[in-house]
Amino acid sequence: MVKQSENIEPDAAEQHLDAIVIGAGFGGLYALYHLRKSGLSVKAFDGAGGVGGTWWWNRYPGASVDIPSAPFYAFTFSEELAREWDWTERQPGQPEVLAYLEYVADKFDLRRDIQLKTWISDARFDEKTGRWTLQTDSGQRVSAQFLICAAGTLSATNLPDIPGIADFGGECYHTGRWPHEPVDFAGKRVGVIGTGSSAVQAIPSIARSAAHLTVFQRTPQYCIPARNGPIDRNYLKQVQAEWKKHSDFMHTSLTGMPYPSVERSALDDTPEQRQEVYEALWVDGGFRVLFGGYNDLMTNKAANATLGEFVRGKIREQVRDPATANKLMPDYMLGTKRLILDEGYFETYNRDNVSLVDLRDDPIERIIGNAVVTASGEHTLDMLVLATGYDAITGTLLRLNPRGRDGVDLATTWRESFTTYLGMMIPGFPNFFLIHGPESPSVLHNMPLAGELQSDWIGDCIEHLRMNKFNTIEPAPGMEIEWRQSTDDAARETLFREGDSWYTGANIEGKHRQFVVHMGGKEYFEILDDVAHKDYRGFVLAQT
Ligand code: NA7
Repeated sequence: MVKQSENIEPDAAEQHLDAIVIGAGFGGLYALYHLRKSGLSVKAFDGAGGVGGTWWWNRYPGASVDIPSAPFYAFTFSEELAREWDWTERQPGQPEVLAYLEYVADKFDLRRDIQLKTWISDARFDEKTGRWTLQTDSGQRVSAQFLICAAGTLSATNLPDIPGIADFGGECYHTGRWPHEPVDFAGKRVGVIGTGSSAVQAIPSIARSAAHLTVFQRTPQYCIPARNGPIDRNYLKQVQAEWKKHSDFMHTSLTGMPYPSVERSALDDTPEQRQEVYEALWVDGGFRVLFGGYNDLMTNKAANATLGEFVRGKIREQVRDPATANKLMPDYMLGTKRLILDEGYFETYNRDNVSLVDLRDDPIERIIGNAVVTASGEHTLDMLVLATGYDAITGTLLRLNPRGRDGVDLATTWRESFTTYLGMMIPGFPNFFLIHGPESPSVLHNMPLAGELQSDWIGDCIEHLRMNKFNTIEPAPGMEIEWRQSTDDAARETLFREGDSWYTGANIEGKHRQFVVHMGGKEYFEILDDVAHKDYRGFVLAQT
């Protein structure tokens, strides 16, 4: 067990706060707003050069929200904000989401309490004082009674471990760390490694300007046409006028989106009827083909297979060369990797300047100079785009690697499994709260809304501690076992946990296989409320 009993020595310049928030994206901005409004002294830190979190980093061409979400992928706490921000697209692009978050930071005067370009290099709990002490990468020290980690679920980048990659002779960018200066593809031979959402968004755009694009695919993907476009102004105005109604619906729906659920099984229809249903939803575009036709596509394997077969048929229709179409044919259960919305992804393979390397048949062996060497030959490139994803949900927390009671670090606590209580706190880490943490709804919920609800809960919890003169709160022994059961039970009926995806940790070598998303939806938030109403059942509240 890693133990470090020494504490970071306080220095004269150390700033003492009630709460520190790590991250200035959707989760961190609201946490800062809410806790400051509750009267606490709060400061947020972010390593980025601006607010926005993932929307500050992910600037690759074509980056957009990966669900047709406007105007609901947004904060709900301020009706005024909802009424005055006019979304322009149904599936907003990165610049628009970032502009929204910058607007929020200005409107609510958040910037004065945000320190940017600052990475937290050390975070330790001091048992004598019941406070957290943090050190930044520039040596600054700051302490707070409460630490709130809102550092993002998809921000710890996953870099492929390819021999020679560090010495690649051309330009090399990860989609999640995209440069702020314009990247010019014109006349260049570009390679993209990966075919997840980021790659599928970027590939059509890169192909339009690159001299040649080579896509290195490890797993073929199911993609559904996004059919993005301008948001209907009348619809937007109507939603804004009735914001309270929509916001209430979001708070009570399974995924935090105000979309009605359907009650029909795919297996109740004949193949011809299903084809008709799927065709109509395919023409509409977006995720309705998964959630708007039948209710059991993510709970019943036979039902799921009917949609998988339909989408494979659509790939065959879109890709002219049968050999390329075959390489693009997904063979896993649809939706168990995050379903992707695309704008002309498969048609891109009909272009003369695009080629596809199937890494299952022709694996990458190494990189030498400007060439990616696969089993069958060399691909000489001017630019390499790594669309290789993230150590999702837990990776950012582990890179922070805070030290809790007895100086035990998180990597040690999580050596066997990712343990939490309610997805809000980790055993042995008092006064350390998570936003979008493992075993909370996180990436399978409307994240801005989930972050608000979790921050509200944290704010109420801190108020409860103060009113009752407690200094610390942490999970009672064994509560992580109860919560794991709750997370498993909520997922048991679904197929989500069955795939080799970043939901289950399968994309990162050596990571333990654990489905870390709580699928309870609104019931999850009801449990949070219930625990609070029962005087924080399952937590130990103490005076230091
Ligand atoms: P994803 O969805 O994790 O996709 C990463 C892709 O990169 C995926 O196709 C991986 O193949 C591939 N990959 C990862 N490592 C390698 C190596 N070493 N060699 C070849 N290919 C590799 O990340 P995204 O950024 O696209 O999307 C993340 C989420 O952000 C997305 O779902 C949205 O919610 C927003 P694999 O499938 O693992 O075989």
